[in-house]
Amino acid sequence: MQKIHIIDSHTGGEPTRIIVSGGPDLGHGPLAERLQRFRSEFDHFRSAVVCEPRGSDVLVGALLCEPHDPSCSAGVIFFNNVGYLGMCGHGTIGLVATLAYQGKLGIGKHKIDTPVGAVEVELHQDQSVSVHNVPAYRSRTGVRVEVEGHGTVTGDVAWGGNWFFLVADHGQDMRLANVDVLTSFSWRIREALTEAGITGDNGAEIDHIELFAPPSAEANDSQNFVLCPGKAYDRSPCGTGTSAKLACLAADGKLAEGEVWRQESIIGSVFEASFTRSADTNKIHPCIRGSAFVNAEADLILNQNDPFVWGIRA
Ligand code: PYC
Repeated sequence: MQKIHIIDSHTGGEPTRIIVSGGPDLGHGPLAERLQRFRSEFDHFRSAVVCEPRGSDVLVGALLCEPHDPSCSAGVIFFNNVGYLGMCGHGTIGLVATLAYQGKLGIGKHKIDTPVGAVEVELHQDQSVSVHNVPAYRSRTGVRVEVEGHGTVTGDVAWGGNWFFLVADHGQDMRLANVDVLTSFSWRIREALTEAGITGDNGAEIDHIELFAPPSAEANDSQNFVLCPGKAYDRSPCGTGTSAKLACLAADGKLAEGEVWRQESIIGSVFEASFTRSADTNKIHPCIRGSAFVNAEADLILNQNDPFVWGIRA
């Protein structure tokens, strides 16, 4: 029997499961190297923790590690039902709430090491968390793609820590009750992008699709629906997706530096977002603020006699 100690939280409805102890030993190298090792040697840990029967498609997992960068308080590698994430906004908010729950992080600013670089975070007095995400930018605008059963869809390609295709003009009914249709439509967009050879920079796969609509609450600026790589939709407004949106708004001159953008998710949860400009590039520095709540602490039990001990792998 092997035990993995986990703490679960949710950020705006989107769950994060943090491996606190009992995870794989990936050594002490840079987080990007440790991620490669996780992928090549210990991928069964990923599926054991987030896939059924212990997890579900919607769950994002996070391996808490010692940081490589000595200025960081912790290191983290995010993963999901199909693979690994360079960065995860809702997951970072969940991680900070989890470390605060454990008494390991106090009010104030801290740094977290990730495979795509160190990110600065701040735990506020009201327990909300700001994440100063990795630089975001729009790579292409007005990209047209033929989507099966729909016709032409036009969108932007942007990086916010993951690659996104952002679509405003889609004609879909953006209500939670329509989530199956939104999932199928977004998945067909993703397939169409792959088929047409439309990628992020350096041929990177665009594995997140983001649809926009007017917000349901007047106080907010926009509502989104984000389809994640493993076909689950993000219950939160998606930290990296909101960063990609900020990059597009900045590129179009529709949001000023420091102005607050309230991004609402498909279930009505909200992130407050703003950016500062990068001095020497077209990139922006996004800041995402939201709240997470710890909702479980448990041991996962790995029994070698269990035929699904490493999860149901796709
Ligand atoms: O918040 O960045 C995010 C995220 C990515 C995938 C799910 N959530």
